[in-house]
Amino acid sequence: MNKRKFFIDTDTASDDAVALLMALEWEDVDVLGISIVSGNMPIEQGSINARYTVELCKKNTPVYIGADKPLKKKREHADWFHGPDGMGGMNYPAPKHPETEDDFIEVLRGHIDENPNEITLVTLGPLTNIADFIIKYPDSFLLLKNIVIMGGASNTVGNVTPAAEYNIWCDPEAADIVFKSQHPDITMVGWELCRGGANLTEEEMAYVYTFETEKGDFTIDCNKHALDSSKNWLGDPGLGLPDPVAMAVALDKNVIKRESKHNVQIALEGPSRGMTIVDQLHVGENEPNIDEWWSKTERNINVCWEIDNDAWKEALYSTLKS
Ligand SMILES: [Ca+2]
Repeated sequence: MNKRKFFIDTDTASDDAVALLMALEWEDVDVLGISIVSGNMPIEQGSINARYTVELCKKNTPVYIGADKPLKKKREHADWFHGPDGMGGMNYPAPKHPETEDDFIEVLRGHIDENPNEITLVTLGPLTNIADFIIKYPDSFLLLKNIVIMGGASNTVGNVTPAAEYNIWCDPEAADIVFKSQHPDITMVGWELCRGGANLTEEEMAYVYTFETEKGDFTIDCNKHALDSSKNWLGDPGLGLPDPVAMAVALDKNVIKRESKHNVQIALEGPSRGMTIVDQLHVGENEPNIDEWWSKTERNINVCWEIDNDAWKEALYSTLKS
């Protein structure tokens, strides 16, 4: 089988781990490598969690260490949300699978040289690593097939400030570089898409346990802390899994119900810092609306507005049943 090639960038906590598992288990996908960025977890813990997940899937996928802090902002981790180890406090044993010492930027460049326009990049954390790649190899970045970003919020509420979603807020300057990269196929999967009907309900979590597989148990167990956080803090009905939803979009186009291309900019200053400003009505393209604050804009990002919740959950379940 001629498999699709993925490269994944992650700040591995519990929902990242499930997203990694989905890609590693997806039949027609070959994960070339996993790079770790500072975000939900410090990179040391993110690396442990990613390597544990690779081992659980009985793979040898290389795990590379990337940026240990954002471009300008100070570090902001999310252990309060995901548990002290990022994995719901499950204290999984230390993985034997070692880190790979090579510089992921050079490794990814090599993969792109060998497979131009064939590699899908999926980002599950702040965009620091990807900005570093673009700064060094801007032309090479354009030879990725497509980029799927878990991040932002399309004209709706933020989850760390009223305006901003965590991954973008963590490193807005990096997100700005990525969104301005000129790559023609970048899809933004905002955090709001994992809410409401996309949550796993109590019944659906119980259903996953009926698979009686290590991967199924792992998926729900390691997200227990995140479940409590999301219920108590967000008032959501069940378990929201932003990174797995974004991965489902990358793995299976049928998961997307509605998407369209818009100008999306990252707010860099003021109380909206870290916000993804989506020009939903393309008003920024009209001459009368251009002033000293808004220059004429182009559509740079595929915005995913709506997913098929059944299709996303089926994509998840299909990777957990064996
Ligand atoms: Ca993440």
